[in-house]
Amino acid sequence: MAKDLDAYWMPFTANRQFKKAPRLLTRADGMYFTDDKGRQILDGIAGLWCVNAGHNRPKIVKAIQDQAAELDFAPPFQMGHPKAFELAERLVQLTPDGLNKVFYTNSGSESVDTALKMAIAYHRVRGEGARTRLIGRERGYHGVNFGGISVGGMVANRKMFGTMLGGVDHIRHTHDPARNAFSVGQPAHGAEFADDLDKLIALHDASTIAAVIVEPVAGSTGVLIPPQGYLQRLRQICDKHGILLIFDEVITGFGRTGNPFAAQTFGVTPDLMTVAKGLTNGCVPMGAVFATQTIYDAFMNGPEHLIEFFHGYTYSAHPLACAAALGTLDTYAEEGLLTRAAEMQAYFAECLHSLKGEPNVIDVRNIGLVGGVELAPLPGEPAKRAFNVFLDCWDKGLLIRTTGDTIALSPPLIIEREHIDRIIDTLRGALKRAA
Ligand code: PXG
Ligand code: PLP
Repeated sequence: MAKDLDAYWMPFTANRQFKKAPRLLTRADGMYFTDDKGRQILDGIAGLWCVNAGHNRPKIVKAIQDQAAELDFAPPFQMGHPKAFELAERLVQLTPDGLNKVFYTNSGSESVDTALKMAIAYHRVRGEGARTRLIGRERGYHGVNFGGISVGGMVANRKMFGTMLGGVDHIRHTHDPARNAFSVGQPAHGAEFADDLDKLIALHDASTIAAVIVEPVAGSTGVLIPPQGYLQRLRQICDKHGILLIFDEVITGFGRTGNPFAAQTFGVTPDLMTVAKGLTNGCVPMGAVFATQTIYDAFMNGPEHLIEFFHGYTYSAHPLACAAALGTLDTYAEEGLLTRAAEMQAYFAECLHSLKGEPNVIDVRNIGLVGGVELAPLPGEPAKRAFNVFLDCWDKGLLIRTTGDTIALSPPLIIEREHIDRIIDTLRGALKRAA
């Protein structure tokens, strides 16, 4: 192993394998990365579901450069700076009606833990302090902090870390390949999975439940598209029982499904919504939680000189992040990127679903500019076949992402048909070679 790779303990990485054969990215522009050998790598996953406008966008670069020279830092507690307010006003123009308050964080994980705390505190300030239970979903991914892994449903992300939060329960995931394999867009079957929530209410009583959190489309656990009617039913059950519905839109936010937010694509508005990633086009770490006026108002009751919500981060509303986000929103608006996935999705779906019939492909799933291709695992070696495909694609100059034996695609929203063709051709070749 090269000595200079030694000190860095890499996140979510097979460190020893990586350091024997490192994959190093040194530049990026538009749809492409450049690696340390000077090769062009087509970015099939928008970095990590975040570089929605593509790489090295001039407005964003300039906004960050200018901001660094103008105001490098401003304390966020009992102080403010103009761009934090400007950004919030701009953001709430894009959100579904009713979600008109913004709380800033630095990542999706922080957004999730912030939203969970808001939910519990909201019930408490209204005098329903017994509502502390949080409901997540199997195969959910809500980041890596203790709240997020508690409501999350990825076993590998949970099992090493003790008992986590108490008072958490889970509904089933919606993946049902026996009925829904190769569905184009939203699968027809499975709205009734939402009724799991009714069962948990019967078990725990609604008066103990603060909130339910789900990803509208589960991304990192294998691109699981919500069945038709499922999110509507979750919303109805929450409304009936006074339970808050939290959408984790860290991946789906900022245009991925064909609208600014998946809440709009699916026509269901949550009470709290978490975002990160595409908020700054991945250029500076930043996340946010959107809340309804009702939730915000519930906190605004005590004496005016007292802090209403004892929560926040040193880097909440960091000036560089706010500048990057404003540059990002300008870029999205100028190029119509927040609805571009709706224009491209038919072609993307057609190409993606043409992989049906390739060796070991057992399901193909899509919505907007997200695709999932699930492979039959190598006997006794789960995740290895998909990872072999990942390595083969990397070798051929294409970056994809794998989770278990599912290949995920989530290209920058600036993608053109020729890029889609190249992604699918490269993937098809790798699938044949992995047979
Ligand atoms: N919620 C959701 C729905 C996410 O997808 C997070 C929260 C956490 O965000 P941060 O910024 O703390 O990482 C995410 C992040 C993958 C992959 O392989 C996806 C994510 C992170 C790491 C890997 O698909 N999503
Ligand atoms: N740990 C210590 C000792 C701190 O003083 C702080 C913040 O002041 C934190 C952790 C939290 O850091 P952050 O606000 O960046 O999340």
